Amino acid sequence: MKVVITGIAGFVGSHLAEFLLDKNNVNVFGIDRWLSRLDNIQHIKDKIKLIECDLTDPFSTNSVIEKIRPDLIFHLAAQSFVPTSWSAPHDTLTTNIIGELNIFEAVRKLRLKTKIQIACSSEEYGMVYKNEVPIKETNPLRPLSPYGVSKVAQDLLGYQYYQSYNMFIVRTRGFNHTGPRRGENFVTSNFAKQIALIEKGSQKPVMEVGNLNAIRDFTDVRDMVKGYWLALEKGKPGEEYNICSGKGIIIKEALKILLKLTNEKISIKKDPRRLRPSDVEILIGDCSKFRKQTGWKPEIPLERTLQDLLDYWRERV
Ligand code: A2R
Repeated sequence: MKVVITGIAGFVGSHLAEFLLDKNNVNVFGIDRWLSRLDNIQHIKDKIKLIECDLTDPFSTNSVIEKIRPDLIFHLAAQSFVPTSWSAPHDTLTTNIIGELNIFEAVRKLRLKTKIQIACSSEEYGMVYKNEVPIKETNPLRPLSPYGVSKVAQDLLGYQYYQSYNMFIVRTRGFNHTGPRRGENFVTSNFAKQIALIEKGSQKPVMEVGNLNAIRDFTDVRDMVKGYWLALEKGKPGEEYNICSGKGIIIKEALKILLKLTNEKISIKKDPRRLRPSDVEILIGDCSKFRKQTGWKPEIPLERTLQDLLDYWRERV
């Protein structure tokens, strides 16, 4: 079976590649760009086939899909960072929406039977009222960032291509996920990196933080990629599925868990630059639809995820 992972060198892509390499009969192809950093996949580079492609370029995308003719595509490539979507909204919308359009068009024009998973996001729900929690797939989408808007568009484009062309597209709405290799701009990874720097003596024992009052639903990335696999194995085409733990944790608590994992005495300092123009206050998901359809359930507790994330940074700073 030929499987393409777009964004293979990213955080999630690298974990999905590891997961797939443990399966029999799967040839893993990964899309990267000439300037992509390959640190996340250095250890598996000789077991996968990397192909250069910029997904915003239709010619590039078409020729790669035509060459591989994949059975499955996991579409993870994106401008994935919410704050950057305010400073670079055009790039965020182009990469995320047009990049996906180019994949769909290539598969459609080549008349392939490829099954496609698209990495949509809980950020699509955006403005969620307290009485709407835990959020079901039927909740209105009220995105609060250009990133959220780009993911709504990706999601609906997936629905439309399924309806219009009967393509096998499954939309996974992943809630927050973290773990080793998480980009250092993302909240839990940022805290973990700061602790590692403080332990090393490279940072004063002061942790700079943004909004600690947001409530998020965290899943370990290694559980999340199992979900993506099951989405194509057992999910129904055209459907959208929340993937999440179903438990909310206030960011303050996640920070507390991390601080318990170090012997350093660390004080907390608010950094206004870390606050967003509009932040989603509460995101807790209901993934009963996905669990019922696929049997998926998260297995790794948050404490272990954060421990592994901190150890990851301890090895790197
Ligand atoms: O920027 P690069 O060259 O390192 O590659 C990134 C890739 N990517 C692209 N690949 C091909 N053509 C493009 N125009 C393009 N733009 C970006 O997407 C990188 O390898 C990957 C994104 O990795 P991360 O930022 O680590 O995202 P993460 O956390 O793995 O998220 C995976 C998916 C995304 O769709 C998120 O929006 C969603 O899960 O939450």
